[in-house]
Amino acid sequence: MSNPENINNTYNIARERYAELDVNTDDVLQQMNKVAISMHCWQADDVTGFENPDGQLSGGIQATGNFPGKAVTIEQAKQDYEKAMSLLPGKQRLNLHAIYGDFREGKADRDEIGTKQFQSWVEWAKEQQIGLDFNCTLFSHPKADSGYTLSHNDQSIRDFWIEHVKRCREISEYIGKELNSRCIHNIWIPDGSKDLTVNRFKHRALLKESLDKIMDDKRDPAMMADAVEAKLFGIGLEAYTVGSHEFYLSYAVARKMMLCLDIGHFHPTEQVSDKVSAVFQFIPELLFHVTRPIRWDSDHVVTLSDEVRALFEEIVWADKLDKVNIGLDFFDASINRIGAYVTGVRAAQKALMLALLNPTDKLREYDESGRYFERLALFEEAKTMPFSAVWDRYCLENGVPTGADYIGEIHQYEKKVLSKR
Ligand code: RNT
Ligand code: ZN
Repeated sequence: MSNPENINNTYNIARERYAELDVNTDDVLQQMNKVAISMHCWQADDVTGFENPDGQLSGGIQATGNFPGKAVTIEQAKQDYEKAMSLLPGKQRLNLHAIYGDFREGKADRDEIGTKQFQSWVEWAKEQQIGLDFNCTLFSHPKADSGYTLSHNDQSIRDFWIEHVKRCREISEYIGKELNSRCIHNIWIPDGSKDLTVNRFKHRALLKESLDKIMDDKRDPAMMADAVEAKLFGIGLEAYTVGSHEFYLSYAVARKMMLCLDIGHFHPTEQVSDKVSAVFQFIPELLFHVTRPIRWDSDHVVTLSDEVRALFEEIVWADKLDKVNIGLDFFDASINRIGAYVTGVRAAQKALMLALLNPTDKLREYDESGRYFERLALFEEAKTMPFSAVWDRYCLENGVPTGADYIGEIHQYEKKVLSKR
């Protein structure tokens, strides 16, 4: 176990080192508390939800692995979220999917759900003092089996899904009002084709039409806000994705909506971090799905990777911290799922802290006066500053385990709770 006295001593030395570069670590610790991470509900149970616990995950996404202890009831999922959040510094929100509704009092199909299925979530969120975000669910359903939903050729299928998304927007507004905290509603659809198609234009026109119908319902922007999420390809949907980046970027600009950038949804060498300063010229607010793509999978547990670091740096350097919503999006069924949450959320928070600890003022000075050797040298030096001392202090102040101490807590939870499920 780490010794608090050592952590405080190390922090005091680190504070002085950072001060030499005109970075105030106390300010950074304050700033950290301004950003809430929206923890996705679907890592606890491999994107299964409670609508149909025996259902197959579809839509071109997959959770691989068979680690014991998966949450199968709403109570178990809540217990897992609470455990994960108890090991996390800073503020969290929970990001729900429509299939995670409370169906204990009866089934409701996607075009029938309403605020009723989310009352118990709202009560729980009040107890936890957290905000909730929301997602419509247009996969894992017989009416999504063809590979098309909002852009389906058949009008009755499109209407079914339009009704679903409208209801999800109503639920989001209700959540925002109840919790007095605006709920972000994200729209991602799986639509696409495994192989070549002559109907790229047709399906994109249909998607545009469906989205316009959905957005016709006006909702209180102070209580809910919509985002649209693009993707490059899905598993089994390799040749064509209707909701591509160009489609949704254009849609979001044209309709003045939020864009969701999932950093796993681009070509592997494409840097999503570089999109931040471009997109912000035209879109006032962004949602991110922070994740870690590896080969065909866009959803490995977040680590402190170069790209995640670069993403937060770009947000900080664009001075847009108050214009971003940070969601996570990964699902790994091969390791302790609660451990995955804690490691993943902490990695995102570390990336944010590292971005805030950069000697940005000095770097800008060098940049703008053309002193490029100095700029490069300072970039390099910044990488090896005593970051962990500030991180540990942050965890200590928040009353959560420092360093690797949370591993032991996850072991205990596995022994006492997960292994008994
Ligand atoms: C899928 C998208 C989407 C989902 C969640 C479950 O590729 O990233 O965000 O992961 O809605
Ligand atoms: Zn995503």
